[in-house]
Amino acid sequence: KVHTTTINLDQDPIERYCTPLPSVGCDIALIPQPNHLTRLQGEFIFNQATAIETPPLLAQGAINWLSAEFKKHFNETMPIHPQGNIHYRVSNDIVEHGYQLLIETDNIWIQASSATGFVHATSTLLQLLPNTPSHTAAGAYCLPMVEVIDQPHYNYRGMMLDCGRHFHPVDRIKHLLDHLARYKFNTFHWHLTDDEGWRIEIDAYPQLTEIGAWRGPNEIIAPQFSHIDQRYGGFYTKQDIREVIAYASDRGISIIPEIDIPGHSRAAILSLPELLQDPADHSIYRSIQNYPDNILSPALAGTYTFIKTVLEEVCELFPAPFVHIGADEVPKGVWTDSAACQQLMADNNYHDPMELQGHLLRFAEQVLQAQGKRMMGWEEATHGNKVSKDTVIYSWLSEEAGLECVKNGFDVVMKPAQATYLDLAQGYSADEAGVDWAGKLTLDNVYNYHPLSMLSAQNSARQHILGIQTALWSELINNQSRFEYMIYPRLLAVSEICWSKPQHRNWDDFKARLKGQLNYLDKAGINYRHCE
Ligand code: TNX
Repeated sequence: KVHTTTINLDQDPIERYCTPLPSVGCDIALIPQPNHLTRLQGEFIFNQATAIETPPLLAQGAINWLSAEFKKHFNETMPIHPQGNIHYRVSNDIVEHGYQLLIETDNIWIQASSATGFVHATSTLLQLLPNTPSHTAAGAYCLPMVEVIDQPHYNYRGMMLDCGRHFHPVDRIKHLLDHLARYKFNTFHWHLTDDEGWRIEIDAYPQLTEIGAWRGPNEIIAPQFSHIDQRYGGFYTKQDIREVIAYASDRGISIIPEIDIPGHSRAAILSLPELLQDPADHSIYRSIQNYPDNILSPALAGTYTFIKTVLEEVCELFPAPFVHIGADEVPKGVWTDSAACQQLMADNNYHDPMELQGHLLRFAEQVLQAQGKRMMGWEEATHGNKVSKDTVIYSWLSEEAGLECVKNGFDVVMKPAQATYLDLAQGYSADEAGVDWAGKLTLDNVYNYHPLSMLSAQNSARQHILGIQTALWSELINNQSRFEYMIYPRLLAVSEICWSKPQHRNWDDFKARLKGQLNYLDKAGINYRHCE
């Protein structure tokens, strides 16, 4: 084997990635940037004769995904037989989520020690496939010969999708999961409940989806949709959810469900008022999104029955070891005019109303721990000082708050709105679609984010940074085209900041590789934002 090009960050990136190799007729434009890439002389011809060697069980998910992508893009079924020339092999020398991929003239070798390693190798393989057949051999696709040795920088690489504000159908979620896998994300955080909608079927409380899954005329907020005078919405049945979990699992993605409590609970409260509303509570409050009646009461027995019942059903349905319980944006003024809440404070010697929230969250944490799950929550989950350090915190308001959490010994996922929220307008033109409460978010703003950069690489608090997550909040997202416009291509920048080593990140280099990926997004018919 002849090594012709080893990745060299000093080389002009346009020349490196966007000049088609004459012998191969395609580019190497991988996102995220792998740890180590060597271009070898020659090509592998992908054609009718190509087949997968009977794979180990550990690679089955990756192969299901590869086969589905093949069917989708080339309308071909990928054969599997003992003499196949794409070899998925288990090697315990490879780090847990890493992989090695070697493409030679007659064989493709993939080695990993975990199911996710095989998925990540498959993602690289799929990205190396050109979008059009080779001009040298009719109907064949030529892959460049390469050796890739790769592993993730962060083990948590997530995206959250808000399905509460607007319902996103299962097909839209599967389409997203395909792309999350293509860009080596491993976590889908499924925001299933919010003020505007309850989207998960719960056997014990059919009212939650009979009533809470539907929006309609005369809503208090969301004036941008006030022209919608019909009932609209939807929910996921348990069967839908199992199907999505299996689909994600083949793609190396684990799903973390979120049930947002005690705030953002208006849909639940309107569905189960007799359980969740204290008629004697005269507190006056409005949430930041202007809703009344959207906070569960820590002083009602019904609240605890509700939380336990819902969380237990959720734990049974989702295999992931984590459940997210929200905890964001409980407004001031809540619980102040509730005799029962005042009593609860006095009984427990609490002085700050946030301790009531902590009281409720501690209960949720214990319910989850009894099911063998670890709780996750937004950064306000630490307010009131009641949850244990076992709870994982998602830091969204500021880097300083995230720093505070890691210094206090919490594991955190960093997802500052200012660098990762895909509902923020992209900021290229004045009338750009999106919200701007945390500023505008261009592609390079995303790319240049370094989690807790105030901590040196050696600082031991860094070990509490599990990774990075991006989010699409859906107040303004109610169709596929807007959904894609907000996500792409910014998702690709998040992919690289999650996966690649910080010292391998380079904006000009990324932009050059992005061109190759945009060709793919064009071919896939995705309505991405063209970036200036
Ligand atoms: C803040 S981030 C929220 C969401 C909104 C979002 C809009 C967080 C925990 N809460 O409820 O949808 O901003 O960007």
